[in-house]
Amino acid sequence: MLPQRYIAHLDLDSFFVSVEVVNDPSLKGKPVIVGGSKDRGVVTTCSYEARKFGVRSAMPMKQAMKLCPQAILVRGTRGEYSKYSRMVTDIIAAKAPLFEKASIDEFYIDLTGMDKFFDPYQWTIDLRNEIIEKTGLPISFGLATNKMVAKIATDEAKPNGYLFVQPGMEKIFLAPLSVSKFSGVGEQSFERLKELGIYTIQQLSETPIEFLEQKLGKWGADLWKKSQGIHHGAVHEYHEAKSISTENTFEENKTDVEFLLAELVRMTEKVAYELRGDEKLAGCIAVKIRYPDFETTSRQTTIDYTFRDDELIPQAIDLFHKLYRKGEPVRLLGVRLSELTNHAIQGSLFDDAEKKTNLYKAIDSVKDQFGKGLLQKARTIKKRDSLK
Ligand code: TTP
Ligand code: MG
Repeated sequence: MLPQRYIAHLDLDSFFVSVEVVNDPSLKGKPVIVGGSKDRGVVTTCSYEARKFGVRSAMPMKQAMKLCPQAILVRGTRGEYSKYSRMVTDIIAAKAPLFEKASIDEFYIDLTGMDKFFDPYQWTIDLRNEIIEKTGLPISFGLATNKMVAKIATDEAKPNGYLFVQPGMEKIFLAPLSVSKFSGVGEQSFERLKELGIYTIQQLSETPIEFLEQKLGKWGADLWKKSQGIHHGAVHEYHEAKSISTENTFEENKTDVEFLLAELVRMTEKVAYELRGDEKLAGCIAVKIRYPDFETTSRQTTIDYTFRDDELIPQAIDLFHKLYRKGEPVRLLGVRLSELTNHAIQGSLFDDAEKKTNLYKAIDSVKDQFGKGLLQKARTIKKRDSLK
């Protein structure tokens, strides 16, 4: 017989806002929105006090301010979110036998087989307490026999709570909840299910699987399985220190700062392009300089997760200026992006995020078609020409 599975899912509450509150306690208990400008921006996230007024992630700021005019608007603090994400990851990594980092503020821990040694529920409660004590951030968890139920349990436990769905209780736990609780059931699919008279997970579970398959295809059958509390997804181990880097050893040692900066920009564009190709975001950037005597120095900084050239390039330039010993010849220059995550952050801290994202997609597809050397920022191109 297979051992009983125990999966914990942890997710920080209104993560970006909670970090702002830790840094400025006067915000505590208030309706706070992290987002872009009042007229053109969107809501990145908001405190639970603001949610009471109907404010939600991805909502236009204009609409949010109408719903909750007294809300305090915060534009977001560069680097802080990645730092706190890292702190929580480190606490979990030190304790958990096997864990997955599913996004900046979300973790799965596989505790299967651990019940021989400790009570998984108490263990997760203790872990949560430790995270709260060490970071000051509120966090919720769900514990269940699979990832899907654990995640929904976390949602139900929020804010700042926890919930254990005991083995065998999955279906009963899910029954009264809306079908929209399942990931993959967005507005459109929800409408489709409603047309079939299905609102709750219980109604879904009582609908014959053949009927669902006939009406909705394979997706319908999968949904029915979920309604029975069945899910076999594995916890994928988190691997630290994955990075994307590039470096260049010059044929002759270089002292021309303009040349070095142009190289730096070009290399940053290159790693950012790879980053986007991998559908990842970076939370840390580093610059490396090697001098002719092989002395190698590097400097890094934590940044808000991004894949955007216009955010990475100024960071790289800043690091270069802090690192470079003026006037000394340089033998090698390198750029590295690390703390990579898959999380699909919309970068909605920025008003024109969508436009920029589309622009990058367009640039990347042109690069794919015509080779990577073609499209480079004016700076690198200009420099190249003047070098001829
Ligand atoms: P979530 O965990 O989805 O949201 P949350 O932590 O703000 O709130 P909850 O209590 O419901 O968990 O996302 C984590 C952070 O990721 C969030 O604080 C802000 C950021 N984020 C974006 O940048 N863009 C987005 O579209 C979303 C959904 C989140
Ligand atoms: Mg969260």
